[in-house]
Amino acid sequence: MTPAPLQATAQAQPNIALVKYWGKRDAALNLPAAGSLSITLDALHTRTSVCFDASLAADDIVLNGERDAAQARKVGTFLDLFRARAGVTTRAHIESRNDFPTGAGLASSASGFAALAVAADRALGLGLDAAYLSALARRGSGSAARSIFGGFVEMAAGVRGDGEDARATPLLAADAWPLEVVIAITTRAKKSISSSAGMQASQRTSPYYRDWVATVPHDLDAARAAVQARDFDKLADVSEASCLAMHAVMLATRPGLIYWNGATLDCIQCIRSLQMMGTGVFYTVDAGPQVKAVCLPDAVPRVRGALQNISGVEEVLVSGLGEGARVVEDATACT
Ligand code: 2P0
Repeated sequence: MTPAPLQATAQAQPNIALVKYWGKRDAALNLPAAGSLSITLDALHTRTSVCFDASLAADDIVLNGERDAAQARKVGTFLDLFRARAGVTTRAHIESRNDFPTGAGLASSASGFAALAVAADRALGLGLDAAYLSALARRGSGSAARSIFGGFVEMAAGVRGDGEDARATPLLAADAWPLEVVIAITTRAKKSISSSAGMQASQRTSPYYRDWVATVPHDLDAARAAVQARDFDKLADVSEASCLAMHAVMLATRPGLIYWNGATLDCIQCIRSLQMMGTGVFYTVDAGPQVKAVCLPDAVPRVRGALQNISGVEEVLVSGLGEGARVVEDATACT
């Protein structure tokens, strides 16, 4: 048998949900209360190296050049899932870097845990399949299960108590329908309430939470059919409805979860005006103030130009759709 390489580096990209995930059926196993549907981006990257080193007494975790105890505990617990499957207790050096703002509603936890899952699998020589890696990535962050795959991806809520069926599957390859996403960054500050804490609060206190969960299967059917038919207008309709319904649940949480700022709303209104003029664009917003404008390729210059002129928009990024998480390097010793 070939020995495990010990060190592996993986790259993953964030994904943007079009049918949103907000709520859990099991917090301990991080099982979503409903499914979701997303697109994986290609222009924003997380690169993560994992190296198992028998001389280490504890995991050594560096995220974006910093050692943070709370993050390190979460990452260490996640790596334990892989160590248990490999039958080892060896500690690891982990170095992870994002080339985009972290913790600000740009899905850094999705790309982060997807990259970590793929790197840990390779470094320990586990050879787990992508579907299983997706279920493991979900333990780190629900949205990470989707970044294992590229293009259009559907996440299942699953019904099993052990959560092994709560994982993503690819729906359509990135190049089969090459949409573009224009991202308006309205602040680089980290959000004050994490998605996990926000979801739990919504579940406990939002009067709309149950109705929200009940609407998701219908939205998923509509979005899946729109993707399969490459029907942009239908995808726009269901995506905007899912986004606003999720934010309605957030707003009705006590105390209210307001992830938007003034520029967020100005961007949404701007996109609505462009739609009225026949531009192929729709908006979606996650648990943060950035606005993602999903576009047909010929709409990108107009959408980018309009969003970068809005007061409060600090930067505009453009991304196509990209691949799933993958190993980019491995080695037989830590470097
Ligand atoms: C989504 N979000 O579907 C939704 C829309 C934010 C709003 O998935 O608790 O970091 O780690 O499973 O994946 C962000 O939540 O939450 C998210 P956990 P995660 O993209």
